Amino acid sequence: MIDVHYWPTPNGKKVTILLEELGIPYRVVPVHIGRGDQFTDEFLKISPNNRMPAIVDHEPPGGGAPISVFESGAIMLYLAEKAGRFWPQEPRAKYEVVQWVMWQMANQGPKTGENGHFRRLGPEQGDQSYAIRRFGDEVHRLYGVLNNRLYDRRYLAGDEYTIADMISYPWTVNWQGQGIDIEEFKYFKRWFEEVGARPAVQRGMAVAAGITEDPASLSPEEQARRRALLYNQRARPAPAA
Ligand SMILES: N[C@@H](CCC(=O)N[C@@H](CS)C(=O)NCC(=O)O)C(=O)O
Repeated sequence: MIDVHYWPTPNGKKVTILLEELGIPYRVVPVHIGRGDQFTDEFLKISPNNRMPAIVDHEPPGGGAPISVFESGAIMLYLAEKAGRFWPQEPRAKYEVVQWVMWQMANQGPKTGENGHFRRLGPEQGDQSYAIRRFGDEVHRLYGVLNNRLYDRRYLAGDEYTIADMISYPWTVNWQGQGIDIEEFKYFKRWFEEVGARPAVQRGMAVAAGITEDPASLSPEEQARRRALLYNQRARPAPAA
């Protein structure tokens, strides 16, 4: 059995999409990031960066003690390698996939995340126009990278649907909220519609969708506490020697 430490965000959904595509059993362990579950000592043992997703595989390849993996890119590689699916191993094809997994982790995820963050801030947070332009332009550039890549290929790593597609898809779903006009990127749009129509992708995207709260249902004090918890994190002290 695989435990998926999860909250329904784009990074979490990458993993549930792959697990649904693989059809292997898994158990969702909610990490309520608004409440601060990501800071518990127990969670930090498997995810020292205090971020979800993370997995614990209780039946790792070769047996022995459970293996835990944090960082969604590492989780995708681990699960695809274990299952022997969605990651071709011929060296050229293998590194096509690795490059796009790294691209997603280093570019698309972080920049799209920052764009969303600055676009969501209210006027009480001050003038965000520089940040919105900086990250908005970068996200536009990244949709262009996808579009150009998909101009002459069906999938990101070539003819085959792989973890490179699964890891990139969830971050494209909110294109409207990111200030993107999908009609500008027709090769991307073709891929987006094809990937989004896959039943396993739809199931993976829907996992635990009902567990989030409507922020409007929280008191102003609780909303302020959660904002501080998520947006003002600083280093945790190392344990005493
Ligand atoms: N690079 C990490 C990013 C994970 C990440 O940012 N997770 C967010 C939710 S999407 C999180 O756990 N946030 C908790 C926090 O900010 O305290 C990955 O891809 O796994």
